[in-house]
Amino acid sequence: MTLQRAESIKMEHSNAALARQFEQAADILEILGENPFRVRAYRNAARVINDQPQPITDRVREGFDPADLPGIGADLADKIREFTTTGHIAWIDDLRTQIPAGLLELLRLPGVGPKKVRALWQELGITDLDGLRAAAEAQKIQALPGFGKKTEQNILKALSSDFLQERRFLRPVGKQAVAPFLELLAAMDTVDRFEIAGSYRRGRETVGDIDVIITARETDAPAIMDALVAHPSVQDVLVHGPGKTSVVTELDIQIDFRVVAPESWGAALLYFTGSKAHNIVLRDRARNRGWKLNEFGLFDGKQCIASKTEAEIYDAFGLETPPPELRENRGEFEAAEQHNLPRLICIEDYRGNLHAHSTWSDGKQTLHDIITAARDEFHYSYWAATDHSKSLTVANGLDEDRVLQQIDEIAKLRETVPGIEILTGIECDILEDGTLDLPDEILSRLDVVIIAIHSKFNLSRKAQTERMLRAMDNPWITFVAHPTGRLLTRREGYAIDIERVIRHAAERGCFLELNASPWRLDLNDIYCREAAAAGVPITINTDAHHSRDLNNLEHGIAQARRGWLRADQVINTLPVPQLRDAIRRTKLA
Ligand code: DGT
Ligand code: CA
Ligand code: CA
Repeated sequence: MTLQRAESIKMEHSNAALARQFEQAADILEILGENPFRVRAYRNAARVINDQPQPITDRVREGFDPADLPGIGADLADKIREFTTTGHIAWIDDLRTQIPAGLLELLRLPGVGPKKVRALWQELGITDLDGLRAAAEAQKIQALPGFGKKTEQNILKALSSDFLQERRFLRPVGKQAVAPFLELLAAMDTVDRFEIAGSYRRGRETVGDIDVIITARETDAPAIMDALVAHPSVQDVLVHGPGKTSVVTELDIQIDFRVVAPESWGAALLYFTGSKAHNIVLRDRARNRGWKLNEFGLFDGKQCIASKTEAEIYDAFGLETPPPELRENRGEFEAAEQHNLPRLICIEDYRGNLHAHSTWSDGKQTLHDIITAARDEFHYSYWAATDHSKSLTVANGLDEDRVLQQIDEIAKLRETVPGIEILTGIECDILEDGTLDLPDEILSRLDVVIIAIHSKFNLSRKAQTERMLRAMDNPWITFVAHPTGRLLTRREGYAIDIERVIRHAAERGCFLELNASPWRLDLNDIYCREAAAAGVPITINTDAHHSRDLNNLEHGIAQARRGWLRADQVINTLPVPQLRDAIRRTKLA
């Protein structure tokens, strides 16, 4: 981990943490039955803060007055200043002590908001999940006003599923949570090296916790751990030792820190990167040779064979070093034995966007501004304007006339924003019967026609699959956006036979998308690999609604790498002329 990387992570950190403070204040006030206007003011503040493109704390340090933000009054502004200097808001810390700590846990249940938590607490004296379970089993909950039998059953179902046990976080949340600690480590002279390991390093789409490996002299380890634990964003300390320390941060996510000696860097990084399945195979291979592999090194009896770098250890086994994203025991050992691991796509291979929005539909920036930012800040060589189509009325989707108007605007933008190829396009809704909501006559005029399902998620698997296949048969389409429709940690995808969709894409000759939004990462790693093996080109897009969303590309690239994708299997790595050719070949008429 370089200083520069730690710095770029830090940039994105503070707004989410600050917003979470106000979100939690609103929850607690609501549970306490406070004035709804006050509650709304805090929720509103959280939203405004989350929407800010730059870290507010940085701006406040430079003299910005938070009261200049919409909906932020003098009182909230004072709290933002306090958070900027101390990382805490004393009033909110105090507020937390005014309700039983277990009550906030109840908010994690689906369909249980602050109002319901208040009723459970006031009417039934429930203060934690155990109490809730007992009351639900005794059928006491269905009698409460606003609850009913259905709610009670849903609560029981959630309590018995792994919904609460296996809590997972989106990648940006993990990244934000760990950022201030990386900053701290980067500033400490006694720290030799540090790096994020675990599922985050393997590029997994969600993370259970964050693991950080640190090397330092043994005598320096206690002071390093003390400094980490003393960080203001630490909410709870689970373990505090010189070798291992675990904390829970203000974003409610656990971080495990491990300090090892500098000569064990490679061994520790390898061990704590996992996956478990990958490590098991490697440990077996060590045992078969009479060796032992642990977090300190690879040993033959007492003698250390390798430990300093991961490559040195893999090399001792005669293996090429698999990139972390491949370490899932999904064939990486066989490929590494042959020294035949794929050269995975990396972020530098990426040249342009084929799926994003503007103020023409539900985007937050004008076409001019987002394209300019893509060119100047992200060095894209092309941009497809793909706003929503008319059925998506909530997103102000484009009808026939507005599509034609946008084509005219793009012709002008080609003059005013030179140096980036601008393609016309649409994200066209697939209707229930599998037809598209704009006529072929219009679609035929566009460069990029994306098709997507945004409605009727509850069709049967058969009906949903047929709907999708029929839409793919339209002669003008270029690719299917976020093919399963899932939202990570929030909702499952619609029921669909994705393998049939992949086969159909291969036969018909269109692309499939890997949507890089951290909520979606859809297609997932397994399906990306399957699609690429079937010869289907993958297109990776951030689905940006603002140029800052283009930063999400790294998560899409991570998922692509987990899917074993090489640059040549991803459309967005093509230079403009080849890209245009590839798009032209998707048109069947
Ligand atoms: P997560 O946190 O659920 O997203 O997934 P991981 O893979 O980050 O899992 P985690 O945090 O429990 O452990 C980090 C890595 O440490 C894991 O990938 C494999 C490695 N490891 C090796 N042996 C063990 C072990 O005995 N226990 C645990 N917890 N981890 C081990
Ligand atoms: Ca982990
Ligand atoms: Ca862990």
